[in-house]
Amino acid sequence: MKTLKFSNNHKMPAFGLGTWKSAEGEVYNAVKTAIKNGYRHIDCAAAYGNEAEVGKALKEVINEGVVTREELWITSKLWSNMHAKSDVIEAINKTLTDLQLDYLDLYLIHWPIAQKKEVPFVSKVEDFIPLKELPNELTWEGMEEAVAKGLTKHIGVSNFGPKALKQLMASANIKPAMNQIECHPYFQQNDMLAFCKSHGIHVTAYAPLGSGDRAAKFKAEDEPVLLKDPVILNIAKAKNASAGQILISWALHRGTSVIPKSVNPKRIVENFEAQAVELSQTDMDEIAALDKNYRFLTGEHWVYEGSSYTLESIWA
Ligand code: NDP
Ligand code: 1BO
Repeated sequence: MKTLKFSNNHKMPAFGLGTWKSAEGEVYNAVKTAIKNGYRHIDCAAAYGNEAEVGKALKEVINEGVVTREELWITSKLWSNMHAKSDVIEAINKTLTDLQLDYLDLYLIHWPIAQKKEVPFVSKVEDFIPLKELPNELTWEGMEEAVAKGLTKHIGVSNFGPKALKQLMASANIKPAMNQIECHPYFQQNDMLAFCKSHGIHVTAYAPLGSGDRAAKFKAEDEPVLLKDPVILNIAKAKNASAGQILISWALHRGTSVIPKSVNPKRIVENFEAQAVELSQTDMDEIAALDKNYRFLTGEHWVYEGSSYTLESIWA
């Protein structure tokens, strides 16, 4: 299993299980199946609304002796309505209670966006807190406090562009260890990867298979289907692998962590086995040519007329 090494020598399994959109009644089995088949890294978030069920599965596999807590790498994320410095500890404690854990391995600021505490999901411009009133740097102080209290081993961010990262690092006492971002052959993020590497920040690639099961309202009518790309399918055929396995292997070959979501037992195992799929330089070059700067998660759900958050400011 490939690992990413942190500055304190802790090692994160590069391959993990995504849990966004893993529905109630499904995520419990998915997490248990995954861990029983070798997964050691689970990607969670308060916003996914399923951490309690993930926690039930984690507790059981630990109690059954399948795995120890120390062998697992559990990531979770701070939702945007808990960005006030004083709310971060409340948020991580709730996540720890739901996951039935004493500590997280990694805690991320989910988005560089602040919204009012009483509004779990925004639906109008008044639901936001402008970034100048509650900058990410203040939220980061709460994240650092979570480390000091032993509630998480590492902290990082998600969906941060270079501008937001630079601003955060300027005042941070603990440097962000991770940026979790969309990354796949149609959106390769070469500049972002280089930026993160130059600052010693690891990258986790989300939506590595094209995030197929998003609600229809978030999909463009002409959305390309990564899993059906002819180049990916050709490489898969030549290696007797699946398209999903090629996409996962590609992410690992680039040195990123990768967290495909599945609730299907067969695909959970198939995705794990992608770690054994080798890609040649020719394969990597062919996939490199597929980049079309195409985001599946555009961020448009954050944009409201009159808001200080624009797509340009979010991804800058
Ligand atoms: P993925 O790219 O992982 O795609 C998931 C979809 O692919 C599901 O429909 C799944 O269906 C299907 N699938 C899984 N394995 C295969 C396979 N081998 N062959 C064909 N289809 C397959 O999308 P996500 O958006 O879920 O991204 C992965 C994870 O990244 C999330 O679950 C979440 O943990 C994280 N994430 C983080 C974000 C952030 O803002 N930080 C944003 C988006 C994602 P099925 O379940 O039926 O197998
Ligand atoms: C709910 C936010 C997008 C997935 O992380």
